[in-house]
Amino acid sequence: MKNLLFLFVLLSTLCRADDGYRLWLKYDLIKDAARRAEYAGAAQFIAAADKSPVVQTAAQELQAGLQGLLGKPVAMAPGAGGKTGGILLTVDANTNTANAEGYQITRRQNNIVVSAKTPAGVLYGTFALLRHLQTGQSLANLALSSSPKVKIRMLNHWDNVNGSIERGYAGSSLWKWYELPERLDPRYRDYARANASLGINGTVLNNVNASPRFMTTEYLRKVAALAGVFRPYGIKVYLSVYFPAPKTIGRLPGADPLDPQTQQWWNAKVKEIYGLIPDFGGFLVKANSEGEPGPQDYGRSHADGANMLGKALEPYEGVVLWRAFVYKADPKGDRFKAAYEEFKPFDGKFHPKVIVQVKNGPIDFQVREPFSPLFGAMPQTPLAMEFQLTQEYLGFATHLVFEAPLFKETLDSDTYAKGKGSTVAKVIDGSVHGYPLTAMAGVANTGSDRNWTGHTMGQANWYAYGRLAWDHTLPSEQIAGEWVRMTLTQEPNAVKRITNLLMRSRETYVDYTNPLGLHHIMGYGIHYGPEPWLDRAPRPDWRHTYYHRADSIGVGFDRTASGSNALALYAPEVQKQWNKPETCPLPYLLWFHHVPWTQKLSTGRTLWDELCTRYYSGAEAVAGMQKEWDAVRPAVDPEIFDDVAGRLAVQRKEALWWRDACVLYFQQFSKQPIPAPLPKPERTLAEVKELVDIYQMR
Ligand code: BDP
Repeated sequence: MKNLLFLFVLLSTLCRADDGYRLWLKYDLIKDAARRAEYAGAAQFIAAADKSPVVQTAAQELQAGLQGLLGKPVAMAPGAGGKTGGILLTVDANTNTANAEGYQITRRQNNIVVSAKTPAGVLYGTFALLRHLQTGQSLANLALSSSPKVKIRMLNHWDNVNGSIERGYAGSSLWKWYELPERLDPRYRDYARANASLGINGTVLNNVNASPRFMTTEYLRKVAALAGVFRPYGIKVYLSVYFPAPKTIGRLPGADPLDPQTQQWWNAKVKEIYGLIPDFGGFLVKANSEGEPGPQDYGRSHADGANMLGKALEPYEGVVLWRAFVYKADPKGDRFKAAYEEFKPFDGKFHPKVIVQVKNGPIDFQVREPFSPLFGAMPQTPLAMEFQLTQEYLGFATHLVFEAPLFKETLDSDTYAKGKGSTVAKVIDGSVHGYPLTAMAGVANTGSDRNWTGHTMGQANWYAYGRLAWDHTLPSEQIAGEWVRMTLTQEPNAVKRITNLLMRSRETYVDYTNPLGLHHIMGYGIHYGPEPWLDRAPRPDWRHTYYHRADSIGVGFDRTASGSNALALYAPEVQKQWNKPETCPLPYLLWFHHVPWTQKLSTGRTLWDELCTRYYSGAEAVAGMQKEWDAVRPAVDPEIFDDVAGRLAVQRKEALWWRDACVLYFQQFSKQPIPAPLPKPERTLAEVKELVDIYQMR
């Protein structure tokens, strides 16, 4: 009897087990019977008269979603034909939306009408309706309408031909190049569905450190096959370009962008690409950066290189996204200024097809960065935002860090480019300078792991990025709440708890890794765990002592006029916020100032005491996260629960590494005790170094 009971419990657990594959598109049966009845009454049929593949995709998605949510099939009707009680998907040029991809959802004559100017708008409206149902909201007074704020909303995959992913922590690449184009993995479609549900409409398939192979006919055929899967979901493919491809593949003597031979090669290549992929999105280029070749190898500029590709794309819809992530090994320079110094002189000199893609901060996806000064300095050049979803500097797929607050922090920063209110978001969406092209990119955190992102909670970063690329005004908390309800649980207390957990997670990570504006002190090369002591590397700006500059007086990088003067790259109003250590907000303090250990801060503590307090409270907050997660156990799937609980336990252990490593290391300079009542680390610096060294072994 007992055994039988055990078996029953085991079986029911197994049946419930959720491997996370379905992401936020779960469509499980709605438990609330009244709500279900309300929805069923309003969704008796689906009518999608428009026969375009994208609208038909929308109808199929709606049908599959409703089947799951209502637990019964919903028929497709050829048209409404005067019937009521159904959902109509209509393409109507007169729909009142701000742009072509926007949608409107209304109730008309007892039907729910999803309408848009274009098939893509209908698709996005359909997913918005599904989200409304998935999150259990009432249909009374249903009236939703939204239009995307930027035109190109893309993921950037740093995927290599051999299946590895640069900075990927969720398995190998989703793209099986050796099987393409003949075999289409069913997962390609699920990938497209997930993106379309967020409004993502572009994907760069390969690493910015690009292989020339992608420009061969052989590989372009593979790319075309993927494009065919993504097209009905409104997603275009883009490719990263290896700049000297004309030389490598075309066997030309060089790849000088001003050489007519090079130009002809690209013109022909682009023509070939469009023959295979008529809606090809365009090129992403990393050039003359971190050893990648580029136009400067031929004595030409970034503008020369970008404009050559822009010109080649002129007959087509595609664009060039030229990355501004560049920095030179200059021992006297400040890496902070590199992108600005290289790109600012070319403002207004780029071909109209070119967008310059800028990372959110001036250095490199650190846990917190001030916004890149370029966002305030390029009125005549469309700028795209590049965020990183894969947690290269945020604890890989082990640490729980919800990035929406990080994205929002940058987007909401005021550049003062055209007076107050010129936020980074409004620069990017074109409203400040009237950019004709607008774009946002997120470096993907997806991989072949069954749950896509390694850490289940990492799915929330993909989700949040997509939602913000669509509408940067959405609050982080709303996004977190939506995601939790669609992905983990609908139980109100658990929703609240997990949402709070997500919302605090990034600040917690900052506290136990890089409080008060410390940056770039992570493990060398691997970018994991602490390594503030690194003082030897092939380049000065790869040494961590270069960034924190700890000495017997204090710590931090003086970027004011008495130091590198990087602050001068910002508008005077921005400089004013940051230029005095006494008034600089604490999160940015050590980004801009070398502050004495004994300096009293606005918190009433000295810098040293504040630093220790943050390291300790951050590490303790992870224990708090574990407790919070334990409290939601009954409300979430057991497989997901265990997986997240396990990762939180690792996170707690590693938060203590960070804490001990950093306070003991900096203590060598401050020569001050760990302030009471904080306990002294139980290990020595040598011991914790030895431990983290094992993980960073080179
Ligand atoms: C750095 C990564 C490196 C990328 C580079 C880039 O460590 O792997 O290639 O960014 O964005 O953060 O090009």
